[in-house]
Parts: sequence; C-alpha cells; structure tokens
Amino acid sequence: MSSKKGAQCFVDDRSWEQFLIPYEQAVEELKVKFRSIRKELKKRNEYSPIEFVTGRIKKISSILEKANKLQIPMDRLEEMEDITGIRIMCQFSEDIRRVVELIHQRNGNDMTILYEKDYINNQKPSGYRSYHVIIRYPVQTSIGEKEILAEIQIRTLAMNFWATIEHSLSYKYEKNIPEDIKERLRKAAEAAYLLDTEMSEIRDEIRDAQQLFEFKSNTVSRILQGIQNLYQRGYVVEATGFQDKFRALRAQGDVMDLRQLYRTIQAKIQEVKE
Ligand code: 0O2
Ligand code: 0O2
Repeated sequence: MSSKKGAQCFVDDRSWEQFLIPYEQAVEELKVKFRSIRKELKKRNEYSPIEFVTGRIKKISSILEKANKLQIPMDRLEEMEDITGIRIMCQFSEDIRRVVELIHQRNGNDMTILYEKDYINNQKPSGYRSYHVIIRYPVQTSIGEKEILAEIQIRTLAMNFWATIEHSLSYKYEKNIPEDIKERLRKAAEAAYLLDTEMSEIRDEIRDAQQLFEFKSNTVSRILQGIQNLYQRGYVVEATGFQDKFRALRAQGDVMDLRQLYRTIQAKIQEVKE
C-alpha cells in the first residue's frame, strides 16, 4: 500500500474508529489479564507485586504527532509501539523485577516480547524512571487475527506520581517546560527515588502486616460462610454456638484461634453432610 493510499484511509473518524478496534480490544484484554494475576495471588493469600493496572489508547492527535516526529508514514502506523499502552503499578521497586519475570514467563504464549527499555537503571535526563516492555500481541477480531504492538510500563507508585505530574506539566507547557520548573522536577524525582529506597527498607515489615491482614479477612469470610451453611442446613444450635465463639474471638483478634474455629466449623459441616 502506498503512503498516499494509506493517508486516504484516515480521512474520517470512522476509519480511525476501525483502525483502533484491535488496539482497544488489546487494552481491555491486557488489563483483565494483569488484574487477574493480582486477584489470583490475593485469593491464595500470596503477596501481589501488582498494585493496580491502568490502560489507554493513544489519542489520535498524539498518534499523528508521534508519526510526524518519528517519520512513520500513515500506512505504517502499526509500527508505532504505544498505540496500546498498559501501566502496571507496584508498591516497591523490587516488585518491578517480579512483574517483568511474570511477563517473561508468558513470552511465546499469549504475547511475544520484542524488547525492553530500562529507565530505572538508566534514568532519563528529565528524571523519568520506569521499566518498559514492548510486546507483540495477537487479537482475535471478527475478520481474523491481527497482531498489534503494545507498550507495558512498569513502575512504583512514587515513579507514577512523579511521571503523572511531569506529564501534565509537559502538556501544559506544550513540551517546553521552563528551566526552573525542570530543575524542581529533577529534585522531585530524586525525592521519589529516596521514597522508594526508604519503602524498600521497611518492605518486609509492611508486607508481613498486609499479608496477615489478607489472611485474617479471608479466614473471617470463610467462617461466616460456614456458619451460614449450617443455618441453611437447619443446624441452628450449632450455628449460633459458632457465631458466639466467633464474636468472642474476633474481639480478641488472634488469627490462629480464628483459623482453628474455621477448621472446627468445616469439620462440623463434613459431619452433617455424611
Ligand atoms: P479496584 O477494585 O479499584 O482495584 P476500567 O473501567 O476499570 O476497566 P478504566 O476506566 O480505564 O478501567 O480505569 P483505569 O484508569 O484503567 O483505572 C483502573 C484501575 O486503577 C481502577 O481499579 C482504579 O481504581 C485504579 N487506580 C487508578 N488510580 C489509582 C491510584 O492512584 N491508586 C490505586 N490504588 N488504584 C488506582 P478498578 O478496576 O476499579 O479495581
Ligand atoms: P503518552 O501517550 O503521552 O504517554 P521519545 O519520544 O523517543 O522520547 P519513545 O521512543 O516513544 O519516546 O519512547 P520512550 O522514551 O520510551 O517513551 C515512551 C513513553 O514513556 C512516553 O510516551 C511516556 O508515556 C513515557 N515517558 C518517557 N519519557 C518520559 C518523561 O520524561 N516523562 C514522562 N512523564 N513520561 C515519559 P509518550 O510518547 O510521551 O506518549
């Protein structure tokens, strides 16, 4: 296809809409996939290196601007790597490595890694830090499979905070941020780096507390489900007895005692089932 012909493909909004279909689908699929990892780990009472996931389709104006800057002809817009963009936020710097490993494990399965950019060990002059993975991702559309490129940005909450503010300032000043503000942003990037370092040092303590909380809340919901199960089966006296014990233990707050109560309720359910 000649570039002139390609350009004609994008004269109206409808053509853009059609061009963007697989990219939109990829954003939705990838968000579900990475959010599922978090959900699954939490259900298993395991620590999740993923805190939250966002995703976006690049704005048409930004696609055109970037195509112009990188000299990408209109009939080769597929070569742009970040029309589909996924962002994975982590609590701690160490989690970034784990998320990258999770992506590596999927390489060759539902996605293919093309290359990676480590702006964490190679911070940008602006102060920007993040780890980028560029992937090829197949999308099943109504007219067959379409492979698209996507950019996954992995960063800590502090890196994200900095990048979000810097990005909006950059937008405000049309990419010409005044030198004094640039300098302050570089200082803020240094502060974000120190925050990440500090948080990493108390990481084990924070993680233990979070995991204990998760374990306790899973145990509590299982106990309540068990008591409800006994009520529904007509074992009202037993259910009421367990409910009283649960209230007393909950006030005390010992997670191992709650765990024991959960096991006793499960044993009772087994007994009445037989
Ligand atoms: P939960 O239960 O909050 O974890 P979506 O409609 O959700 O598929 P959308 O509208 O594009 O996607 O939203 P976006 O911008 O991708 O954000 C998706 C998720 O990121 C949402 O979670 C937000 O709550 C979460 N999020 C955004 N900013 C922050 C933040 O600063 N801190 C935290 N912890 N989460 C944030 P969900 O899907 O509602 O799930
Ligand atoms: P968007 O959609 O506005 O986020 P280049 O123009 O050569 O620097 P290239 O080759 O596309 O960029 O790749 P690079 O540098 O890896 O940047 C890709 C994306 O990383 C950017 O997308 C940003 O999202 C993010 N990024 C890179 N550098 C910075 C920075 O200094 N500050 C902030 N806030 N984000 C950055 P776009 O193209 O800006 O698009």
